[in-house]
Amino acid sequence: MSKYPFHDIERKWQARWEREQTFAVSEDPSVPKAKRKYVLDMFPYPSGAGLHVGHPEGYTATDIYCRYLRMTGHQVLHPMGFDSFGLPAENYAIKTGTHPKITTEQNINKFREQIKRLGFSYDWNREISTHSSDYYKWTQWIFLQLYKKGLAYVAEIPVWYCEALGTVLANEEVIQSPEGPRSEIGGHPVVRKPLRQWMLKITEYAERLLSGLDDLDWPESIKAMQRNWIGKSEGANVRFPLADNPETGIEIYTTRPDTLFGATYMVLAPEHPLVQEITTPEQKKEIDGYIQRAALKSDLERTELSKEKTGAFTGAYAINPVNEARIPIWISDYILISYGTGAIMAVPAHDERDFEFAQRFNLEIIKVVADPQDPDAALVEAFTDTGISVNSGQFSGKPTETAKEEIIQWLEQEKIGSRAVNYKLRDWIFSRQRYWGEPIPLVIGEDGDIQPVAEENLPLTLPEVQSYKPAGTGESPLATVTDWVQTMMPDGSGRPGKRETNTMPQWAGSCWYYLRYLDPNNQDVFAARDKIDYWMPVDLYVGGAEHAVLHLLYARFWHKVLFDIGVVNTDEPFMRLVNQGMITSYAFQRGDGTLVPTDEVSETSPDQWIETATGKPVERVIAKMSKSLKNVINPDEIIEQYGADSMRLYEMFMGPLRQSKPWSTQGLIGIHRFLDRIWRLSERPVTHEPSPAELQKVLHKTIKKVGEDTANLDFNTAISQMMIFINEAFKTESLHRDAWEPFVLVLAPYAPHLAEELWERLGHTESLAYHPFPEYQEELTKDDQVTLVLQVNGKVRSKVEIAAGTPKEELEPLALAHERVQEYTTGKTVVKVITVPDKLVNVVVR
Ligand code: ANZ
Repeated sequence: MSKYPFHDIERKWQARWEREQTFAVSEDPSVPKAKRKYVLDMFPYPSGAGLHVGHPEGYTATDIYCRYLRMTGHQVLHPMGFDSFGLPAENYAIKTGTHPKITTEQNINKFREQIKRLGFSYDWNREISTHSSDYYKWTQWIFLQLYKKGLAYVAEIPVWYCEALGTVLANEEVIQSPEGPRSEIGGHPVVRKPLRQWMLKITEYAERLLSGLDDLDWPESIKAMQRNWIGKSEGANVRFPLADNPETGIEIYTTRPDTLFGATYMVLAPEHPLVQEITTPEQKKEIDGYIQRAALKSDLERTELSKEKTGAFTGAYAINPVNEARIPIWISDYILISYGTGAIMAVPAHDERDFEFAQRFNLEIIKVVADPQDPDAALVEAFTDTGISVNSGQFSGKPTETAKEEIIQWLEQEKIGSRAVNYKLRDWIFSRQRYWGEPIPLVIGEDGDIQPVAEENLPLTLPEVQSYKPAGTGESPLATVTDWVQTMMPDGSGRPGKRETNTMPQWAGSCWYYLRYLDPNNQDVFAARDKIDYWMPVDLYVGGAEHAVLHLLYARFWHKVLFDIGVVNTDEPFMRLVNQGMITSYAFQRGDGTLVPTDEVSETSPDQWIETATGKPVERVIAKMSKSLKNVINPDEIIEQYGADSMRLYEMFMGPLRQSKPWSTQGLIGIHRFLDRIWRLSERPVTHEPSPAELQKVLHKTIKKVGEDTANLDFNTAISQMMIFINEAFKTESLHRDAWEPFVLVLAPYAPHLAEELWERLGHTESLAYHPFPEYQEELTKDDQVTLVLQVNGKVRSKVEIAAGTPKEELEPLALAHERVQEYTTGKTVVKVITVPDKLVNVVVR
């Protein structure tokens, strides 16, 4: 018996698929739209570390699905490429002086080789890399379309600046940590700083980005994160006239117009333009000091709920338009200038922050919403729920929703306010002061006018630089390349101009890569329209949940813009999204909670571990893979030792695709043995004799279950069913061709190398990649039926058909509830029930 020669088999079939271009796909017009499928993976950033086990998880899932689709008569587009601009290559360049292009391309070569070793059925003719000028020519072209539509503009705004990275970051790239805001990459401190930036008006698409989510087959959690990020709120803008100068008013935004009667003071953001104008001479010193201190804080710090409220009184008063009350005007940093109107009416009775502020500064608190459960309750904290309006003039007695609506109508009638909608979403800061990104194709004239580079002159390529270090002036390293920067204005006027030296953020290239795969070599357009119409939208997109609000929101935005200028066929790019779960690992924990590297523990008995050096027991826990815990699994080593098919099958067998699950080398070995068993089975003599009835039944169940589960991406349960088949097949002495051949086809999407080899050994000369998936006979998939005899006191009263093997516990209640049995038992006492599974139930009554 030979051991399963996976190395030879895998090498052989990978070479053959490549030679025969098995997975190259074209736009065959005879295939109807419903039979065309575009299955997309999130393309990797080619880091120096190479592939990790998380990559093959999603990639195997889509590969199995694609192979299954091909075998069920679909035309499948399944491409792969590289997201190859970005900070790590540039940081490495700063350290070593190596051009980022060199390291990036080395990494790409390594990634490609690693991915190919897993036997994925990509059409490699469509490979793209976002850093190649052939590709970014079109990223620049799309930017110009945004610019021409007025969706790109330059602004001097306070932005997140990271000293360590030498660049500005988008809001989405900044995370909150206990030590304050940090860069998502590298965890460096970031500060707020006003800088000249290119912005994209994603806010103009806020409503469509929100409503478009409703029709997408995406995980609810991702949709919720996008909805939250867009942060739509509805309410009213209301004008509060100044007490001393009613001509001037302060415009506020509120989501609770029903609480207007409870507005006892106002608060402006320290940056609000009216602050200087209204502050009284006596208060000026205090106000100016407060403004200076506020400027040093980030929005995140300012709006933290737990933070103690601070503020300063302007000395001025406003009039509450609903009840003419004279209310003081304060400033405080918990009001952001960038949201709503930068000013609020404070309703301390019903808003937590206002309540805290009012208590601290002794401001009036008036209850205007009563809790219907306890209307007279005293306010010990803000009551923020909805309820019934009180102390609110003609609106008293109305439930919150009605009161809101009626007050808005009244405000509009009286011309003191109007219905308003606000979004948390901010415009996308699109420039980076870095080298390794797409140059922004704009030229700035001496008088400040901005002109786009002519489309026929794209790509505007990245020049060589002496140093990749940011200029330190807040400018990119490109600013130092004088002969690149100095140019002529694109309008042909002969006037000199300077190129924009900022580059685009890493997200730019990934905003549209799925479109370039459709037509990767087109020199005239980013993708020919007939190819877009042929394939788009993407039917299934698989990747990590970490891209919920960055890539997935930006790509949807760009796609909608492309749709609006008429160059793509749909409003949304990705119809169905699936997030694969994280692959975690085991780690070992001491009693004090600290973790021990995996190579410093020993297993003493099943599920018992000790720290080898001390002999003290440690507990096995689930943790992220990390270098320090020595629990990182290297896909190369796995493939070397067990083969790509084992790796593929194991990652799918670990658990449901969407769940996070820990890696277990023991589990991998189990899967490897399973494949080995298939191989040994295949060495039995082949017979044309019909297979035994039992095997036929298991086979048809297997065809049905694997087919359905694969279509639903339930790969783990499909694999379990294949195991059941192999157990049954082992019971026969020879290899029955009528069962074996269909099984090999069922196995093919999962372990394609092994399946192709077995297929060839059955005498086929063509790849099975496009062979029809076997069909099952429904009757054979059903469990056997048996006749159950129902007796009362030993006399047969009825007979029922039930599934063979129905357990005893189910038979007794079934018999007792049966109509005919009840005829003889009602009013009597059941003294005994005798059950013989698959045969009879005898109810003894008295
Ligand atoms: C009065 C009020 C009464 C409010 C009440 C809330 C509860 P969302 O849902 O996030 O849109 N607000 C408005 N502009 C602000 C700004 N620039 N900075 C900080 N806070 C601001 O929240 C809108 C609510 O947040 C508004 O409704 C306003 O407070 C506050 F019982 O007005 B509200």
